[in-house]
Parts: sequence; structure tokens; C-alpha cells
Amino acid sequence: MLSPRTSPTRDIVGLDGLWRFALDSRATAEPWRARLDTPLEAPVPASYNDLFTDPEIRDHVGVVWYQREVRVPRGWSGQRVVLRFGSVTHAAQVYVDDRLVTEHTGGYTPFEADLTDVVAPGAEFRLTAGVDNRLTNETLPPGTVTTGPDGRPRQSYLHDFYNYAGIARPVRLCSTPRSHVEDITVVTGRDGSAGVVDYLVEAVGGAEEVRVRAVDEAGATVASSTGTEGSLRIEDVTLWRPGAAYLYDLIVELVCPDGKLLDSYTQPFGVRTVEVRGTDFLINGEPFYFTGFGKHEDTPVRGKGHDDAYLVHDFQLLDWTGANSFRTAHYPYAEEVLDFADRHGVVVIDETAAVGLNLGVQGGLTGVPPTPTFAPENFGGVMGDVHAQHLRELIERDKNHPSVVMWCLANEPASNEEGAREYFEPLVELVRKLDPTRPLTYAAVMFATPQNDRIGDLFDVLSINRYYGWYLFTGDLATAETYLEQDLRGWAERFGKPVMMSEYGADTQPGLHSVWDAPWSEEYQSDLLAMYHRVFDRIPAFVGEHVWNFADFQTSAGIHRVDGNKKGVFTRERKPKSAAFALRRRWQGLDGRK
Ligand code: BDP
Repeated sequence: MLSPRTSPTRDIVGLDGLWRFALDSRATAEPWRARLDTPLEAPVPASYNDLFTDPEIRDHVGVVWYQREVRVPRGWSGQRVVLRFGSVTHAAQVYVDDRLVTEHTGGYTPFEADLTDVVAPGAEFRLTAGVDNRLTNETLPPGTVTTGPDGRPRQSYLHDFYNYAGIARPVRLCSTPRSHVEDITVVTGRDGSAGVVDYLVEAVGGAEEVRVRAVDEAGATVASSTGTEGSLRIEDVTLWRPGAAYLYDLIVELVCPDGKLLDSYTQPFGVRTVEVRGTDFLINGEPFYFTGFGKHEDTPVRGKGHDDAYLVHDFQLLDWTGANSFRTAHYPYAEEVLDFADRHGVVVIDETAAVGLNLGVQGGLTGVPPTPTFAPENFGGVMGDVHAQHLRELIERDKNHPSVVMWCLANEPASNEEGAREYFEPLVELVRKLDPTRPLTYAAVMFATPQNDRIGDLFDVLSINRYYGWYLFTGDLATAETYLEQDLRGWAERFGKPVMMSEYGADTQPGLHSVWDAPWSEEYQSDLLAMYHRVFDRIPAFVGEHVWNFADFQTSAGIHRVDGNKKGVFTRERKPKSAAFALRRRWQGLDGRK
């Protein structure tokens, strides 16, 4: 599925703005059949939870309705008309007037409905979307809905970030010609100083010719070809490098035998290679060391709603700290984020929404699950198929982004439990088939040790989440250092693969200071990070460090969280804590290390 882009043959009408909004419990039956009778309006894109003061809306479990009118441009006659949602969290039912036009499950990937035969150019239609936020043992992330003593549904889940829901990414009405480019896949390589660009075009329609050309940033055509499949050679190629992005455009045209242009689509791409060799992670054949963060899509009021101002500011702060990369914890981020990373040379580890495949977390620090995680009644049943579908949609969406250098299949799965290997083996095989070019990883939970992990050998890079000095040996950094080093060396020795830290950090209350190792103080966060860095620098197989988290973020209510998770190096409003300055010194090389 291609990202919506205008071209000489394609138009887009943005549908963002205020839509009518109502809880299902307050709407009439089959609310898509008429104008939604509600005093409320909700902005798109945004999560709906924090917009209203009514607690019933914030903590609602189930379906809500969004509705607006849309006019199809009158110039679109003879065109194919496609409605596209960037994401709906977590499941959507979309109606055009009285008709169901599409359904989609999975809260962080796009979906489309072909409206060509349903709407008319120049005419208006009523667009209604039902949005379901329920998480079950057949969704990713998973969760459980129970009924409380008062008969109300209650949602619980196995991850800490708040279950924001709604239409969190842009909605667009797009026109394409009926004969059109449906999909493009670009894979890049190098041959000496030349770039080799293998492309595959999927076209729908007649027997027209496919013309392809690569254009550089100055607008010069540097290579061209014809046919749905082929290879372009760019002499003296400018590589896409971390910190030094360079993008070419692949202009794909469908042309009639008489020379008439039927469709045109421009796909940006970067020429770069990614490879794991021994214990090195290589980008363009050069060892790459990840510095950066696990992030979240999370801001005040908007929740997980995409926001270009926060996008720009967050990337400014990444650059200021000297971060060269981030992980899309714990779900695929908006396409706008990846496009920006492509244009600005920021490296991305792209993660699925598979967070919480671990019942051990219910056992607290013992990690003993109440029932086995991969038992058929838990995640050993249909979840494997659900997970496979999430991976297909992720790779289909993100395969052409040069910034994406690795797929992360899951966060903190129960990789130490029986059944983990049987669960992950087919998924790894699927991803390697869909994309043989990118390395694979998963983020290992603290209960998974070098001794009991069952899946590390299936993957290319070992990403380790650890909280020594926080959840374990709280306030005792000396003991934490010993255990951390032993643990990380264990992973490096057992697997002989690159190892990176995908999460480490400490909750920190800005303004709290101490001369001692006092958890929650700004000094403790900095000292804990410094302790981890000493250990990393002693392990040759180490390829990166991603601090948890870039910024404070909202969580569900709990006695160990005060208005959210405070492991941010920046506050939720993006103000730096002391640790941000300490990281900047290390990552910008101001401490003399580089
Ligand atoms: C890790 C999770 C992450 C949490 C973090 C924490 O991967 O999502 O936010 O713990 O507790 O286990 O801060």
C-alpha cells in the first residue's frame, strides 16, 4: 500500500479537523444511518481520551463513533476514489452513508476503502467510523475485558502505557486513475562507487508501459528503465547515511502506447546497505553504534495523536542530545515520523505492537506466570496469526524507508518460557521472506537470561531491556553494576552476536536532588545511566544504547506511577532533566570519549 502523495495524476483531500463524536452507549442504534445526535466534537488526528472532562469518556471501554460530511471534488469523474485512514486504534468499522465500506483491526497501521462505485464526483456523503478500543487475547497488544460489579466493562492490559484510542493519524480522500500504480518495492545495494537499485512495480489496469526513473536532489535524472521489474545503476551515488540523509526520487509512470500518461507516483528512496557481520552492525559497510531512546507517541491532551509540532521538536531534541536513532516502542509510529527520519538521517528500529506477550509480568519480580504464556488458551492459539498479520502490514508500509534498519518483532515476550520457540520460529521465517534485507531483533525482558532464553539464536541482534538499579537493587548502583555486567557478558558469550541495550533508565522527578544514591532524584538518573555506560564500554560486542525513555509518558493508574512513567530524560512537555545534559556530553563526544 503506497503512502498518499499528490502527482500529476493524483489528488488528495485532507479530512482532518473536527468530527462529531459520541460514545456508543449514548448513540442511537446503527448511528451511521443518520446525523450523529451529539453535542460533542473531537479533533482528528488525536486520541479522544484526554479531550473531555467526563470520566466516562476517558475510561470508556468499547466503541465510540466519529462522523463528518465529505464532498467528493467534482473534477474527480472517471477517477478511482480511495479513503485512507493512517490508523484507527484499535479497530474500525467505516460507513459511507448507510453502507459498511471497510473494517480493520490493528491500531497502528493504515487501511483503505475503495469508494469508486460508492460515491459520486461533486456529491456529498456521510462518513462514519466506529472505533473500538478493546484489547483481548486475540489483539496486539493483548488485554482482558472483564465486567465489574456495577456491570461496566473494565479493561486491563500487560503494558504500562495508557490505552489511548481514537483516530490518531490523518484521514484522506485520494484520487488515482483507474489504471494505477498499486505498490512499489525498492531494494538498494552498492557496486563500488555505484548504487544498485532493484525495483518492483505492481500496476493495476491495462497493458500500458511502466517507465521508471531515478532523480537526484538537484532534479537531474540519474538512471532510468522500463518494465515492472528491473535494476537501476546510479554512478557515483550519494549514499543515505546516518546523520547525512540523501534521498533520490523514484518516479514511476504508467504510459499508454500512444504516449499518454495514465498514472505517476513518486517514491523517495535512499541508497544504503545494512548488514550484521560477526558482532558488528554495519550501515554502508561501516560499524554503526546506536545512541538514542525508546520513544512513545505521547503528548499532553492529544495522547497518541500525530502532531507535526511535536515531531519537529522531538527530532530537534534528539539531535541536541546527539542521538542518532530511536526504537518505535511499542508499536509502528505514524508514517510522517518515518518520512521525517528518512529526510533527516535518523536511524529507526521499527517495532510491532507485540508488547505484553508475557504473563510473567503478572508474577511481579518473580516472573512466574499464573498460567503459561504460550498455552493455547493464552497466546499459543490464534495470536501467532494475528502477529503475522501485524508483521505483514508493518513491512508492507515501511519497507521503502531507508531510516528503518531493523525490525523488532516484539517487546519483552516470554522468551524464557516453553512454547516461545514454536511461537517465534514461523514469524521469523515470515519476516525473512517478506524482507530478506533487514536484520531482526526482539527486546528481551529481565526474566529472560542468557541461560534460559529460547529464541536468541533465531535473531540477528540481541536487544536487552534491564532495570538493575531501579526495579532490582534499587538505590544500590554498585551491586547493580556487577549484575548488569555479568548479564550482558552472558548474552554476548552465548550467542556471539551484536548486543545492544534497548531499555535502561530510572523514574525521575524533576527538581528532586540528592547527594546520595537516591532513586527519583535527577542525580540518580544521571548516575545510573553513567554506570550502564561504563559497563557497555567494557563489552566489545556492544552496538548501541537506547535509554528508556525519551520523555515521560502517560500510563494506566497504578500505585508505582505518579501521573505516568517518569523515566523520561525530558518531561512530558519536553523540558530537559539533568540526565539530558549528561547524555549530550557522552553522545556529542563532549566528555572526550569520541
Ligand atoms: C519495561 C517495558 C516498558 C516500561 C518499562 C518501565 O518494556 O514499556 O515502560 O519497563 O517499567 O519492562 O518503565
